[in-house]
Amino acid sequence: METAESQRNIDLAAEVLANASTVAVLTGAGVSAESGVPTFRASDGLWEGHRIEDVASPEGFGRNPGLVWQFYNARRANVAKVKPNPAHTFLAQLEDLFPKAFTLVTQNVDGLHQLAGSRNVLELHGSLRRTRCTVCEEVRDQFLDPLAEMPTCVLCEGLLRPDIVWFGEILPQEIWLDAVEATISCEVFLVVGTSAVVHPAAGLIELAQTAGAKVVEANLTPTVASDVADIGLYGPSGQLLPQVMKRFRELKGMA
Ligand code: BV8
Repeated sequence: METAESQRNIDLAAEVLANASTVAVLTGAGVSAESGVPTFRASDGLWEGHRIEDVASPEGFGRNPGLVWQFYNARRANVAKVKPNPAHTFLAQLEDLFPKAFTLVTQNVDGLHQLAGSRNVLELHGSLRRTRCTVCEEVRDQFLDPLAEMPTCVLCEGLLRPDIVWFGEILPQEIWLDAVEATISCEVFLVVGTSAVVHPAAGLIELAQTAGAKVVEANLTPTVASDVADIGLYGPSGQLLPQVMKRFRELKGMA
C-alpha cells in the first residue's frame, strides 16, 4: 500500500505523461532487477564476485579473456532464463500510447526491453546477444546460445569479444547522438532503475532538465540524480510503474 505522498507522486507522474506529446526514457540495471538480473552496484563494486574493471574493461579482457568470457557466458545463460517484469511491460505499453514520439535509451545489455515489446530502443552499452571479432570486427547476433569458453570468429578464426561497451571505451556514436536528440526534444524524461553514476549516459538526465523536460525518476531509492528530478517515485519499479499506467489511463478516459 503506497503512502499518501507516494500516491501523490504516482498521480503527478501520470499527469505529466498524460499532458505530454513526446517522451524519452533512460533505463539502467534496476529496471531488470525484478526479472532476476543482478544490478552492478548492489554488491559494492563486486559484480558476480568479480571486480568490474577485471571483467568490463578492455584491459581486463587483454589480461584474461578466459575470465571475461566466463563472466559474460554466465550472464548470457542467466538472461536466457529470465523474462521481462511489469516495469518492462509498462515501458512497452507507454510506447504504444506515444506512437512515433517515444524513445527508450537503455544502459542495459540484457535485451529485456525488446523482449517485452519495446521497439524504439537505443542500446548505449551494446548487447549480451552480440559478439564482435577482435580481428575482422565482424559483429554477429549470437542470440543467447551458449558460446565456447574462448569463442572464435567463423570468418577469420579471430578471438571474439562481447559487443558491449566496456569502461574506458567510447559509446557507439550514432546511437549516442540519437539518444541526445531524443533527450533534448522530449517533454517528459523518465529515468528508471539507474544509480546515475556511469557517464556519459547519466549526463542525459541533467541534459533533459536543461532542455526543459519534466524529469520523472523511478528508482528503488533516491540517487545522485534525484535533485534534478521534478517527480520522484521510490520503490520497486515493477510495482510503481503499473500504478502510473492505471492513473494515466483513468486521466485519458481509457478503459
Ligand atoms: C567513456 C557494459 C571515455 C558492461 C557498462 C574514472 C576512470 C575511468 C573512467 C571513468 C572515470 N570516471 C568516469 C569515467 C567514465 C566511465 C564511468 O562513468 N565510470 C563510472 C563508474 C565512474 N564511463 C566510461 O568508461 C564510458 N566510456 O567514458 O569513454 C572515452 C572518451 C573518448 C574516447 C575513448 C573513451 C563507458 C561506460 C559504459 C560501461 N559499460 N555496461 C556490461 O554491462 O557488461 S556500464 C554498466 O553500468 C551497465 O551498463 C549499467 O547499466 C551501467 C550503469 O549502472 P546502472 O544501470 O545504474 O546500475 P547500478 O547497479 O549502478 O544501479 C542500479 C539502480 O537500480 C540503483 O540505483 C538501484 O537503487 C536501482 N534498483 C535496484 N532494484 C530496483 C531498482 N530500481 C527500481 N526497481 C528495482 N526493483
